Amino acid sequence: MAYETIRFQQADGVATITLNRPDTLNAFNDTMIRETTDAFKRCGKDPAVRCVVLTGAGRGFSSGQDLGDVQQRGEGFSIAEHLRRGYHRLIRAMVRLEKPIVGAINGVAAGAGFGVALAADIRIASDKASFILAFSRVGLVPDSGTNWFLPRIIGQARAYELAITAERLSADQALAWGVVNRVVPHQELEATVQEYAARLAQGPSLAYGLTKRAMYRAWEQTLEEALAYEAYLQETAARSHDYQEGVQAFLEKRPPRFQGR
Ligand code: T3D
Repeated sequence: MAYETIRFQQADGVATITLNRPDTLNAFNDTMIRETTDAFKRCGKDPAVRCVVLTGAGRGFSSGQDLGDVQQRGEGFSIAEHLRRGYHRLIRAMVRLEKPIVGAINGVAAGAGFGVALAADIRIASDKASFILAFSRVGLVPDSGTNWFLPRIIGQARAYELAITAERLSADQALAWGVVNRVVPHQELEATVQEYAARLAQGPSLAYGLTKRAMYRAWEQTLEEALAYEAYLQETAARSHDYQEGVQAFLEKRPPRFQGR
């Protein structure tokens, strides 16, 4: 499928989605929100995709909502509806995708771009990356899931301060606060992420997907519910080819050859 605002590449089990409006630091217009959502759904349907990388073209990851488009809106425009039809579908598509998503944060992630970065499962950042909850700079409250993700990752006081000051969080500070898993020199980002994603794509993908589901579900469960749910998911994982293969490979003292099923 041809896309207008993103690039989609697929090789060796890894799909790479590149936000591709570099002149605006990859600001989200309606088309880019729709195409990115579509790309994640497409990854969900394709068993050949076992890991997804999300990154930005040029020097930014994403600057959030395209503010140029905001000026074009008519009188009756509903932002709530825009969020529901746009960003919410995108964030849900990412969270519901039962495959690991690696955010390769190549530059600034601001506003909804920060939210989309947070919806990735793992973030590897360039040392040139930064994060800004830019919403308050334009008189808005955080959206695109940032109110849900960020306090869970860095705690409410830090998240609230970032929201109301809209201060830039550097890559190093983001690492110290657990916003990113790793920071690498800018020129090494692409190779590091592709190698990392290729390794994930060789892994027990079914178990990776169920683990993502279990961890998201656990946020809203009691311990008893979480234990019950783990047992339920483990029944599924334990019936997989990958479990048999993992055990056999261990006993034969060789690396496992997982098939993701
Ligand atoms: O209304 C709704 O839909 C509600 C939803 C809201 C969700 C949101 O995301 S609200 C937050 C929107 N985003 C922002 O407020 C961030 C705006 N951008 C910036 O503050 C800065 O660009 C950055 C801090 C991200 C980066 O600064 P810097 O100095 O590195 O770059 P720059 O020079 O400001 O930007 C480079 C170009 O990108 C520039 O264009 P030009 O002058 O070269 O032609 C700039 O206008 C453009 N650009 C950057 N961000 C956006 C943008 N164009 C449109 N929309 C943007 N968000």
